[in-house]
Amino acid sequence: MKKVKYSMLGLLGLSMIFIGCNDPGKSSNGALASSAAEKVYIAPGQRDSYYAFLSGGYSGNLTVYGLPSGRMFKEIPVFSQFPTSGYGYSEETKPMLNTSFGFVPWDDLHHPDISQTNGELDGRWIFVNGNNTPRIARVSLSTFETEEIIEIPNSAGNHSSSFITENTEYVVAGTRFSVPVPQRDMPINEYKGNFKGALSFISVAPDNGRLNLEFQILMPGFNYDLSRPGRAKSHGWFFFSTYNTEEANSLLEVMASQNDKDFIAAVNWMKIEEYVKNGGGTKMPANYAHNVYDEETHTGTSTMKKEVITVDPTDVPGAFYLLPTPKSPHGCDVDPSGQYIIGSGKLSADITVHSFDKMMAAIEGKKFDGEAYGIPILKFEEVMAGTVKSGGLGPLHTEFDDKGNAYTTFFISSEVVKWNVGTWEVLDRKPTYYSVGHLMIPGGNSRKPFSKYLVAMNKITKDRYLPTGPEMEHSAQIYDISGDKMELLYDFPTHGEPHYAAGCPAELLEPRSKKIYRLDENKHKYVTSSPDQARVERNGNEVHVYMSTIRSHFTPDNIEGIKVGDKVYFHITNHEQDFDVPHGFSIIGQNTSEILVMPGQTKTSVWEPKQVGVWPFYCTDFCSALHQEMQGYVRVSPANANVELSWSLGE
Ligand code: RUQ
Ligand code: CUA
Repeated sequence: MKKVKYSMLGLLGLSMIFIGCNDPGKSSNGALASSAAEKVYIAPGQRDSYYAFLSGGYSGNLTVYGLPSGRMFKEIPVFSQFPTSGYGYSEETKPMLNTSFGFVPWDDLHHPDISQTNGELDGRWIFVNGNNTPRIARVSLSTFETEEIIEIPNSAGNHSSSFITENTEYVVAGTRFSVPVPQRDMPINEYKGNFKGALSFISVAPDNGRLNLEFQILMPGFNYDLSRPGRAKSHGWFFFSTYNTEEANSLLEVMASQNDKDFIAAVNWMKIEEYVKNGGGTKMPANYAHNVYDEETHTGTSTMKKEVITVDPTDVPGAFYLLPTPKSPHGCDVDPSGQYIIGSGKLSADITVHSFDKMMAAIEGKKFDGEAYGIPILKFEEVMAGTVKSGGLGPLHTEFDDKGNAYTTFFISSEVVKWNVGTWEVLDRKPTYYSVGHLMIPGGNSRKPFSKYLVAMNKITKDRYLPTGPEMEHSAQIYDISGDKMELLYDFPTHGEPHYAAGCPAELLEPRSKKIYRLDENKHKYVTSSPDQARVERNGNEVHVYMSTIRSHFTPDNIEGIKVGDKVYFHITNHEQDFDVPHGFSIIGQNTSEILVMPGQTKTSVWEPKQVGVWPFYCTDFCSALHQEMQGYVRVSPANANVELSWSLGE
């Protein structure tokens, strides 16, 4: 978590003091009501009422948890290779990790957002961002697989992403680091006035979710940290918090905290959409990957795109305004009514709330306080709705319930503070363990939050669990927020570093969850649709094995005529049509991972035999009582041998 690098020593000292005060042994744990255990206990065979999708941060992946139990159900690979399933190792999924920099099998995944219709969660897809090599991914909430990844050109540190508009018209990606656009060789100290901050709008096709980068707005060279869509009355607008409006290029921990106020940038995307539709904007050469996974061919393809439409904000008057916001704001959150925009000045004790109505009136009345690079700055007093005098320190992120309350995390003082939206009165506060970053209420970033549970995701674990060496998994706490006061229910470890999370009721996802792929719909190029079609074909040094699997047999299970120097492709089709019966495949000396093949699916594993011998392969997933019998052999002869290609079809 980077936001706290500024005067690290001072703040760290401070946070230690706070952590000291929050010693759980002395306070909160001892006071836990005995009924708390019952509230999170899910009896064997029973199910959780919510799914929570936690970002993995530097794991590059997304994890799925149940609430209230805190049980982890799955890790969904998105930006990182994942040997557990072979994602990023199988030939079909490698193209998903292609970029303009080549194969990039890792990223820093921060902010999941679930698709919406009319501002309410609809459970079709979840969008996530890759921070490091800017990418946006779309994950299916039916297969829980990554279906699409689009690279974002002209961007760097893709952090104010991946948030969606209230009918999933766009998924939005904003750059944290401004960069030269187009990229070029230039002195770093000429940053100011020359670097640009790209805000990218990627459309989402309503029927199949396909992504297309429609336009990029080239904003002044600030750092665009977080963003949220307008909703209900403010639908059509998007809000981005900024810091480093000083445009410093060195010693940012000091130099980027000079201005008392930075901005929340308000962007009227509907106006820009119209401008672009009418031929506005500039076509610019670009080079970025668009990777799509097809569920019928079970195969990903990567296409390089060569052009992007850029928009200069000064060309669209009335579409861009800057709202002064104190102390290097981090979180930028919009309440369920769409009326309030919350800026969390991370160096502050207070939370600043802007009013959408006041903003519109100030625009109307031209209540400006100068401009920045041609973008009008609105007068602070004219847009500010109120200040929450929190008494906490270091506000980061805010979520909302359905009763008009907001919940803000405070990193430095390690707590969640509940306050009223409208009176700005603090209603409750509870410690977290420790140094909380994001928090999540299912639907808390939509028009319709589900106000039962709140999950706080913490950066520092320290004494919460048994030590596991110098590194501990981060801790999360779940609170019951159905009453007036928050009630701490449970602690659970998370995986990687969860930044944001998204959650929804289980009944939204359960009915659409896919159980098998139908074999008769498998359109994979190398499918083996029945075991009698299993075969081995040689094409020069390339050998293609068409293999089928069913409990508990590989067809073929003996192959001869393979030579050192060959490249052997095992195309494995799983003939099971039962839920939850994958077969695995691995072979000795492979420089890749195993693959797991789901029922009805075809996946390809590559092997380049380097040593003469008879080498076994086997199923890696315990699939039946005779799983241990699910094995075979490949005979590998010297490169110059002339052993005939042959294989066994069995009975
Ligand atoms: S976000 S807490 Cu604040 Cu990307 Cu990490
Ligand atoms: Cu198939 Cu074990």
